Amino acid sequence: MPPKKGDGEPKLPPIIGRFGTSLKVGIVGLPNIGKSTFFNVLTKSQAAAENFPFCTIDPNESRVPVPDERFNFLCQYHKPASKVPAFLNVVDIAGLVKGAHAGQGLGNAFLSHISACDAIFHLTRAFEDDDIVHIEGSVDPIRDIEIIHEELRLKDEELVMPIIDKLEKVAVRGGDKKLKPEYDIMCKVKNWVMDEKKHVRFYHDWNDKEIDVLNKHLLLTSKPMIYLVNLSEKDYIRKKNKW
Ligand SMILES: Nc1nc2c(ncn2[C@@H]2O[C@H](COP(=O)(O)OP(=O)(O)OP(=O)(O)O)[C@@H](O)[C@H]2O)c(=O)[nH]1
Ligand SMILES: [Mg+2]
Repeated sequence: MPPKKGDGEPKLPPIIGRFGTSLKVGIVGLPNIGKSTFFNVLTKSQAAAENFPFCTIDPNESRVPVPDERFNFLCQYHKPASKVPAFLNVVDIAGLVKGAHAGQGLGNAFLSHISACDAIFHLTRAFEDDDIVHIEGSVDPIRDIEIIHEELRLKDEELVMPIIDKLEKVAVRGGDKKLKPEYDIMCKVKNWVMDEKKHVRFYHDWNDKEIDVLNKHLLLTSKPMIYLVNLSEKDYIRKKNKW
């Protein structure tokens, strides 16, 4: 007899995010730091990558195969009728600047572009080159990381407030008690993001119910973030950099 569903299977911990077969990752960072250059290398594309801030306005997108020897082996071994290899959608997003959440730089369009992604490649510039303009006037990847973190967090503050107001109207002043737990959870999220000034993904104790609510709203600071450092070739080869 086949085992009953759930019998003996370890329960997987809930994860924040949207899961599917078509994952999207967005390249995010300050303007003119090499995002489109990286996108071109990764996706073998020819997106414009010129030496001036805001060269990219509309996002560039490309679907790249994710090679996996295990997949090839399984196909060879099982000879399935249909073979669906993994792909990753990579999106090269316009540069963010300080104040972007309030419309500085190219404004608020970045919100929907990052919102549509499942994860973020956070690219920083650690290469020196006087010919390549740095929007902050100097190379300092730590400061730059903090600028981007803060813009994403401030955008989440803006997203959270109307959700809480709406829930409050219904669950607290209205009397639809069904929504009270969601209201309480969103208050906890607000406390973490607005009062503690932290990213959602840095709170490690969200329980299943909280994750359900977080997955309904998909805040920017809940997305997994992979940090990438753009080094000069020389530093890359000698495996050393000031930062
Ligand atoms: N010296 C040096 N220049 C680089 C490096 N990576 C990118 N560049 C140059 O930096 C300039 C900007 O590169 P882009 O890839 O367009 O930068 P971006 O981050 O997409 O810029 P925006 O779209 O304006 O936000 C181009 O002239 C690139 O050739 C690097 O590692 N070293
Ligand atoms: Mg670009």
